[in-house]
Amino acid sequence: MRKFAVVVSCLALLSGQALAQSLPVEGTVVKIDEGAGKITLRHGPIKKLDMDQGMTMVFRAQSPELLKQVKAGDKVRFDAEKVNGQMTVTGIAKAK
Ligand SMILES: [Cu+2]
Repeated sequence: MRKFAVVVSCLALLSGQALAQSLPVEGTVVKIDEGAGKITLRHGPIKKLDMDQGMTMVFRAQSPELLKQVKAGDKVRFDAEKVNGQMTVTGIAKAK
């Protein structure tokens, strides 16, 4: 039983790292507004969104769950897309 628990927690750790690595943009959470479904991130360049330089900006969260995974001050990795004309965070994880 104990061995099983160790294996499960290793798997959880590995999949968490794999997720973080699949998220292309580095950033820091500045502010989270759960009521509005928005997150302010200071981020590095995002070529696909024509942001050649880092900046601090507000993104819409694709789902409310995304905002529960991180908090202000966290270093994170995330991905973003333009959805209906709005910059939208599609995935986010705390960086290790
Ligand atoms: Cu930006």
